Amino acid sequence: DGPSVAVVGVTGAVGQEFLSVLSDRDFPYRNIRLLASRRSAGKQLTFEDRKYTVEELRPESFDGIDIALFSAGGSISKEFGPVAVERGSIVVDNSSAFRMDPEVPLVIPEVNSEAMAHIKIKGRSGKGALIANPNCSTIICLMAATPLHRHAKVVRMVVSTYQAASGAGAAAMEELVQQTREVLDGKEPTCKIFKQQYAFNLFSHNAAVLSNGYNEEEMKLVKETRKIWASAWNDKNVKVSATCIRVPVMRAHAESVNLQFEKPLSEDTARRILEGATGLVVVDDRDSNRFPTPLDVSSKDDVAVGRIRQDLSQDGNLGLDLFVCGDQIRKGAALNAIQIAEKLL
Ligand code: 11C
Repeated sequence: DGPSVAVVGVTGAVGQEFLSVLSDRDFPYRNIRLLASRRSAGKQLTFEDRKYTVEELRPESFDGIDIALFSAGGSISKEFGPVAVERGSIVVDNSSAFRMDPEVPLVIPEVNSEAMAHIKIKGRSGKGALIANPNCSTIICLMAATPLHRHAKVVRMVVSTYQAASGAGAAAMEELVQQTREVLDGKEPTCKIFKQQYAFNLFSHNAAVLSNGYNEEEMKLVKETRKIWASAWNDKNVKVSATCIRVPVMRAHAESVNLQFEKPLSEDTARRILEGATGLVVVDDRDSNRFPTPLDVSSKDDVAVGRIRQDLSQDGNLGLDLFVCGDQIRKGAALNAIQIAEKLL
């Protein structure tokens, strides 16, 4: 007799992944409602051998819903998230709409599930609640950085990302395929989602650039890391700097992460800590030059970490470098949200 679940934005890349992950993990739902915009309403979908009709998202959609998984963009979350909460649902929101709201827990279950400990499924007996899923680059980075933070306390983190097409949605993934074909055929590549050629190229992340010179994606890494670690260790002071780059990869992000610690941490101890961490796999074979790749982690749950090495520029074992890869649609979005939902059960 599990919860009643709604998937909002079910026809999108993350919406579809919600369904795969629910099924893969045998999530014990009582019933499921598939919701999308009017444009997609009426579509037939098969999920776990049953046929469903995609319903248009309306306020009444949330009546009787215990858990609503949202991935339909920030403006839909802003409009319908509070409506769902009012009608008793717990909203796990994949957009950036509520992440920095001090009332809303921002959760990576392996890192700070205690931040949502006060939230319980209330059914029709009362108001629901919002829980925010962090940005994919933050989730993937903190899956590797947090076990080391627990041990030696990170005081400064510098991240450079290599982000996949999926972060910009299904249309961007199609654009990468189409442009690759066009370039190989000697044609002019069609640029619709991105303003510049994507295939056989890379560029600074397409998020808006702010007055401090950082783009919004980079500032998400800065602010979300502080909020997540603050909720687990009351430590709001970690210094973070990031450079986010879009690369022509389909669905997994890679990140180079440089850490500075308060206490010394050797690379051997770090490797042992990372090998014992849940949701992480260490791929660190120096002899055969095999380290994490986006393809290796695509459609996988675990985040891969490698290139674990002492930062030569920091004395006294106070710094480490890592290279991390994680599936953007899965751990970066749908899987993390469903792990949050599992914590509610
Ligand atoms: C990307 N992380 O890879 C972005 C997309 O705040 O949820 C997701 C933006 C967000 O482009």
